[in-house]
Amino acid sequence: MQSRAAILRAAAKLFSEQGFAGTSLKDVAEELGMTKGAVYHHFTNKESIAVAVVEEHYARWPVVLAEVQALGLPPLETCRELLDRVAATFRDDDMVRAGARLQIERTVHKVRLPEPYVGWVELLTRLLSEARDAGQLRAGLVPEVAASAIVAGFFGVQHVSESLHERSDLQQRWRDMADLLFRSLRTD
Ligand code: LUB
Repeated sequence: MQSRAAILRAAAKLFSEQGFAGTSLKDVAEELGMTKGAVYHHFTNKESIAVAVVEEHYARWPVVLAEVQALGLPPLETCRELLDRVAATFRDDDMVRAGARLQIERTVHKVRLPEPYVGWVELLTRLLSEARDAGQLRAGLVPEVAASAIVAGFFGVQHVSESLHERSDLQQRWRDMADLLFRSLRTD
């Protein structure tokens, strides 16, 4: 009996390649050599699989954050290293790629997914507030405003890279954007 995790991995691969509408629950079952009944043992429908994939997408970030925080970097460098590693997952990790595609298709498939972007704005606001308190930020800079700009910048960079190059150049494109963004945040 394949595990719930195996179903999510197979669904993520298919959702990231074919999108929600282009993937059937039968496709997921066949990808694993399972019957549809075995998949229904874990999930009631394709929508519930999509929700679980997006939840797994977001569950990645506290793990990456803990790894970066273990480096003991100053807050602004923690923020930059975190996003650098996150960019690599958008290129390499099917669960992350599938979550991003499911979110960008949300107005089409209308599955009730977790709200996008807000978690990152909160997390980056927290890190940038620590950077401000550590004297790393330019005077007058508002952490939440900067956090929202970084989230929009990251979203845009990964979306353009995916559209034009299937994210193959994402790491460098993000580093180019991060150079501009973080230079504008730092105190002189
Ligand atoms: C991030 C995407 C793609 C935000 O948080 C999210 O929902 C995101 C998928 O929806 O970019 C920027 C880190």
